[in-house]
Formats: sequence, C-alpha cells, structure tokens
Amino acid sequence: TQRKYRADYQPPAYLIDTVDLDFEIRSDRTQVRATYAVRRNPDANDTSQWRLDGRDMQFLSAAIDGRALDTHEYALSDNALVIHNPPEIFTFVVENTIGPEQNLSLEGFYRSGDILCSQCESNGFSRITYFPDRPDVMARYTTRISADAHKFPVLLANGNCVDSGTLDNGRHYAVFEDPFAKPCYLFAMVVGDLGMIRDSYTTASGRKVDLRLYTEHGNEDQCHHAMASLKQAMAWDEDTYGLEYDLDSYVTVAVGSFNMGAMENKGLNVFNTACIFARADTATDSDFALVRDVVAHEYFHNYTGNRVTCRDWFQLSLKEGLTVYREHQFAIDQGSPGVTRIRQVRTMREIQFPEDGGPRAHPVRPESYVEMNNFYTITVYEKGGEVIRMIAQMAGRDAFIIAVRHYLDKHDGQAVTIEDFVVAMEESTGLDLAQFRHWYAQAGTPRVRVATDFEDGRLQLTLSQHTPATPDQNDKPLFDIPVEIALFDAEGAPVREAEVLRLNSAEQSWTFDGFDAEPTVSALRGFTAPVRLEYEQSDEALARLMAHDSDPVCRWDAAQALYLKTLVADVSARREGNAPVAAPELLFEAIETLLDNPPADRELLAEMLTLPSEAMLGEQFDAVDIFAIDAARRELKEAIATRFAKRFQALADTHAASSAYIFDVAEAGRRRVFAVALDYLATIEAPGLAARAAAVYDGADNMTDRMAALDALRDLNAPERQRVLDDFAQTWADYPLVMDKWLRLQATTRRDDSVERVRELLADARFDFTNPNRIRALLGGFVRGNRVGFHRADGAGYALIADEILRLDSLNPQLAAALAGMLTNWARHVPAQADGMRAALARIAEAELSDNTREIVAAGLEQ
Ligand code: DPP
Ligand code: ZN
Repeated sequence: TQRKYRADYQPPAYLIDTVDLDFEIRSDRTQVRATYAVRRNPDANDTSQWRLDGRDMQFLSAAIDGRALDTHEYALSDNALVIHNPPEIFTFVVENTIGPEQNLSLEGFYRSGDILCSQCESNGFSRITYFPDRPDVMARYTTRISADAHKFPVLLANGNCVDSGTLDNGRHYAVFEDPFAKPCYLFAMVVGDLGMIRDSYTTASGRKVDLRLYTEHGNEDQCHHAMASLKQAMAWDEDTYGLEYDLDSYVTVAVGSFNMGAMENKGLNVFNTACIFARADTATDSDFALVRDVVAHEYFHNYTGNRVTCRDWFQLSLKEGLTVYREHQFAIDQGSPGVTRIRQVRTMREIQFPEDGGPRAHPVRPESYVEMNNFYTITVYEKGGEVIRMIAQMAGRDAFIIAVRHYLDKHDGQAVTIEDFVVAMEESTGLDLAQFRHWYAQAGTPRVRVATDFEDGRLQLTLSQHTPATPDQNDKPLFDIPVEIALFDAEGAPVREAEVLRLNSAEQSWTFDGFDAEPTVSALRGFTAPVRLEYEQSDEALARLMAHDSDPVCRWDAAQALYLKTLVADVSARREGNAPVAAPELLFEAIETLLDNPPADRELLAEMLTLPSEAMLGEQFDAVDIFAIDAARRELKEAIATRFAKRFQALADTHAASSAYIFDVAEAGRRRVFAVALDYLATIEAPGLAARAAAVYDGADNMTDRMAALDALRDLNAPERQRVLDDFAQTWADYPLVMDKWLRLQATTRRDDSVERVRELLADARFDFTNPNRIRALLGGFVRGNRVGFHRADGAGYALIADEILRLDSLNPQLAAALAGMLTNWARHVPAQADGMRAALARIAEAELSDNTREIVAAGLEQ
C-alpha cells in the first residue's frame, strides 16, 4: 500500500452530520445498515467523488435519497466504495455484512471469548461499514443493535440507551444515542453475556453519573480497584483542571483479547483485562499501578482526545502526548512522587531513546507512514508527554492549566492539529514557542553537554547541545531546552536554589559566584527535558548527590551514574579481552551510606539499590555486546550481594510482610525493598535463600510478595523452584492473566535451554496463540527479559522469533509488526549479534507480509 504524507492533507469532500447504524447480529454474519446525513464540505477542493473506506466486508447495496445506486454510479474495490458526483446534500444508505466470529485481527467488530466487541482506532471502523474513516469527519451517532437475547443479554453502544425491547425468535434490541459529535474511531459496541459491578460518582456540580464495569461472569471481584481508580481520576480532573464528566453514564468493558491496553470510546471504554483486573492475590503492585493509570488515562481522554480530537493521524500526539502528561501528573499525585517520576524517566531512557536512535526514529508528529498502527509508539506517547511537560514547566503549572482550558474551549467539538494546540498555548501563556516547535518536527535525542570551570569563588557552567542525525533528517536545528540545575556544597547542603536554565543556542554559559569551595552541580533535575546528559562528574560528586540531592530523580540518577561508570569500564575491558574491572571502594561506601541513611521513601531506596538495566547499559555503547553486559552486571551484583549479604538479610527481615495486603505508597515501598533484598541474596545463592523464598511463596497473602519469591527462585537449581512453579500453574489454571506471569517467568529464566522451553510453552494448552496478552508474556517476555537467551550464539533465539512473527502475521498483523520491531535495532549490536538479527529480518522479508510488518521490516533492513 501507499505511504501517506502529512503534507498531503486534504479536507474531506463531504461532511456527515448524523450516522444511524443498525446492527443485526446473527450467528453466521452480522448485517449492517448505515444511514448518513451528508453534505458537501464548503472547504473541500474536489467534490466530484466521495470516498468511503471499507475492508473485509460484503457490500450489499447503496442508495442516495432512497434510490438504489446503479453500478455506474459508484466504484467498489477491496478497500473503498467511491461515489461519483454525489449531490450537494443527501441521505446515504449503505448495507453490508461482516463476520465478527471469523475476525482474528482484533480490529473492527470481533470476538473475544464469548463477547463480541469493537476496536476502531485508528482505522477499524472501515472494517464495520463503509465510511470516510478519518478523524476529521465528526457526526452524531445513533446505534441500534439486535441479537439473540440468550447468547447476548447485554447490548452496549456509545451514549444513552433510549429504547430497548424484545423481538420474535428469542431476540432483543437496544437503541443508543450519543449526543456528542465524534469521529468514527471513537465508535464502540459490545454484546455479550456479561457480569457487572456498578457504582456512581457525583460531579462537582452535583450531577450523578452511573458507573458500570462489565466483564465475563466470575471476574467481578477483580474489578473493584479499577472502579475506585476511575472515581479517583474523575475527582482529580475536577480538582486539577476543573473538568467534569459530560454524560450520564460511564461504561467500561474488560475483554480478554485486545491489542492495546485500552480504548477511550466516548462513554463506552473497552479495556484489555490486563488493565482492569487487580485483586491482592492475583495482581502485583505494578499491576495495581498500571490499572489505576490506564483507567485514568482513558478517562482523561474524554476531554483531551474526545471533546477535542485529531484532524488526521499525524496529529496523534495531540491527544496522546497531552493525555500521557495528564496521566503522569495524576500518577505522581497518587503514588510516590519521586519514584513515579523515576519510572517515567526510565521508560524514556530505556525504550524511547533507543527508538529515537534507531532506524524507526520519527518525530513526535510523524511526516509519513504506511500503516498507522505502527505509529502508536513510545515516541508519540511518552516523548509527546515530555514535550507537554516542558511547556507546562515553562508556563508554570497554573498558567499551563489555564492554557489547556483555553485550548479545550477554543476547539471544543473540533478535530484539530498539534499546531492549533501550540498556538493556543502561546495565546494563553504568552510564551514564544517558535523554536520550541522543533520538538514536534524533529526526531532524535538531543545531547546536552555540561562543562564547569571554578575559579576565585565563581562557577562557570557551560551547556552545549548537539543532536545526531536520524533517518531523513540530517541537519538538526537547535532545540529550546529547559535544564533545571541546583548547587550543593561538600556536605550536601544546598548553596543555590533550583533554577531552570534555558539552553536555546549551540552553547551558553552561566556564572554563579560567592562560593568558598567548588559546588556540586545537580543537573537536569526531575528530567526537565528528554535529552541525554553528557556530564563527567567525579565519583565523589556523584556519591555526594546520591546521599544528599533533594531531587529524588537526581539522587537516583547519581547512584545510576556511579554504577554505570563501573559497569561501562568493565564491559569495555571484557570487550577488549582485558581482565574484568572491579568496582571502586567508593561505590561500596556510597551503598553503605545509603543503607545507613536510607531515604524515607522506601521505593526510592529500592530503586537506588537496583543496578541500571541491560537496556540502559546498552545505551552507553555504540556496539552492544549482550554477553559482556550480562557478565559485568551479574558480577557487580554478586560483588554487592557478597559485601552486603548481612545487610540484605536484615533488610529482608525488616521489610517482610507483617500485615494484610494494602496497596499504598508505604506498603508497596516496603514490598519493593523486600524483593530487591531477596534478589541480591538469590544472586549469591545465600544459604537458606531457596527455603526462605519458598516459604514466602507459600505464606504470602498477595501476588507481589509471591512474585518476589518466584523471581528469586527463577534461576536457581533448587528443588523448591519446580515445586512452586507447579503449584502456581495449578492454583491459577483458570486465571489466564495470572498464568501470563507463569509464562513470562519461564521465558525469562537464565537457562541454556530457555529457547527450547519457550518452544515447548508455545505448544502448551495453557498458551493461546490468538491472544495478545499470552504472546506478549511469552515472546515479548523472552525478547525483552531474556537477552542472553534471545541473543544465544547459535541464533536459536532469533530463529524462534522469526518463526513466530511469520506465523502470527496473517492472524494479527499489529502484534506481528510490534514483535518484528524488536529485531530492527540490529545495527546497534556487535557483529555476531547484528548479523543474526539481520538475517532473521531478511528471512521474514522473503515472505508475503501484511503492510504492518512489511513497513517495520523494510525500515529495519534499509539502514
Ligand atoms: N487506546 C489507546 C490510548 O488510550 C489509543 N487511543 O492511548
Ligand atoms: Zn491514549
């Protein structure tokens, strides 16, 4: 298919005011009859044709103003229905059938278990009926659904139910009206035999909103945390942005087969069960946080996304970047503020930076795409969120919130562009964002170099910037970069308040004076900009920041930098065939200081004790050597565990569970520290560790501690390992999401035969190849969580992934493409690994592929 370019945007030829949909769901096919009130768009350039998209459906008939069209009045192809010379204003009726039962793509109208549900973003509506499948065609929808009453007792669509009743032959129907005009990607319908939990929320102005959460029967008791989170999010958006919910009901449906995390359809969210289910004994603290944040994210879309939407898909970050930012702020307000931010920073550095430095690098607002579903990326989402965060910082929180309100008022009910958003920000805040706009248009991670000079009590701080070339963008302009700094003295006391420096030329200097001794610089506090900082600080300065920095992000980062220095030196030595480099004594002293004076926030302590990930370590090298990285990281971990074995025993003792599970900051922090301590002890197979972990597994009242025990046992040869794994599989056999943890755990086990074990599990009855959560757990877990297995020297890991991508592609191209993306960064690896990954990509390229996978594989091979 064709590549689409942002620059080619044309307004729609015809606008649609109302959409009337009638779905007759039958066991073989679903009959669709769609009626549109259409009028010519005064702003259109060419109105001689009207294009309606439509794929994978059976066309039956089309009529204008009650007159059936002759075949010469339209052209029908595999993906469109084109009407020749339509009148200026008319009523259009199109009839078609679809087969949700056979639709395995998880797009359009499809089956998940016994539920039939829809997923339209980005272009799934054109798998339901013929329609201009673009977000700038907004209409008011009425939806009538009729189905077998026994098989599908619950019928749902967007908006208010205005009519319902029984029909002949055991059938029934319901009619829904959505009062808000919306783009078709926000259309939703669900039918099924569903259980439900119900609650209500009274808005600030006193309107009572009916809250319902549906799921397959038997899962209701896993939904209460999601419901509580929804109410938290509703209150937060009122308190923070003054935004109140705008319909009488807010309905959520959790389905087991879903490609994304969730979908913000107006008034009728459809969620992956993985982002709804959370019960103490089935979900970890991370799962609880994920559910809370995704529920909030989708809720926040009601304004930033639904009330004001995107003109075209190149503008995706208009709604996603802003909503991710809102979600991030919400999460910071609910959890540990420091560690929540640290996790956001880690995601940027470990996942977004590699994307931005690889063959698939693209701007937050991409210039072109083949398959839009490939652009729901970490760059559009998370970097887009960081770009918004920079605007909020520059404006100040209150002014930013006023500006968002201005944007929402100005464009309410419209489909707009990122440029419209930036203009609204400028109008309201008075900021000049001319240079700042490069953040939207340019790919790549800017590098900011920090240099200092101290003389006569005066510190000169010089910041310079440089951004490496990315595909199709060779000469990078200068970015407008906010860099927050603070200064500390030798005892770690602040000697200069935090301040935001704005780096907007190639190099700039600032002087600070009045010091007796050279102060320590804390830079990029809170990660004020999505840049890579290049700053060679001494071990002593890092140890000082690690002990005293008042910004948790910088405090953690100083610890990370200290670990990284040792690890990078060691990896380099191994690469050159030299003797391994041992950690300096200062590193152990810094850890000891940390253990002696831990931060009050337990989660922060846990994060600071955690070594930089393999991904983070890989980012330090031009040519990544998985095995050298793995060896260096393991040995440092062993050295730390050996040195502090007693301290970790004590930490595990003092942080063991002592009361019933509750999900809050203090308890989650305690559990994190417990898990980290156990992990260190497992690294050196400390005496009694296996028995202790098994006892924790047996006695825990919650999944977080149970997983800590399983993780500790994961790589051991102790008999306890198999015993608890088997017990786990038996206990949770009827809980597919919990079994995902079991799959993932085995996929990430460091054993020589992990590839073979993954192959075995692929054939296991407990695995289901048609379910994305299972695939993400087993194959995603393997690639991301078992680098040593994936990069195994004989290429068996690459072969495994290539085989499965080829098998998956005809079924679920979106997911196949996402897996293929994991092979595309081959050029960043040392030759042996790079060759293997590239060969796997080349083998995939030989097959007949979906557009999704083809686009990714081509980008991967082109470099
Ligand atoms: N459902 C996805 C999200 O909320 C796409 N809109 O980000
Ligand atoms: Zn979103």
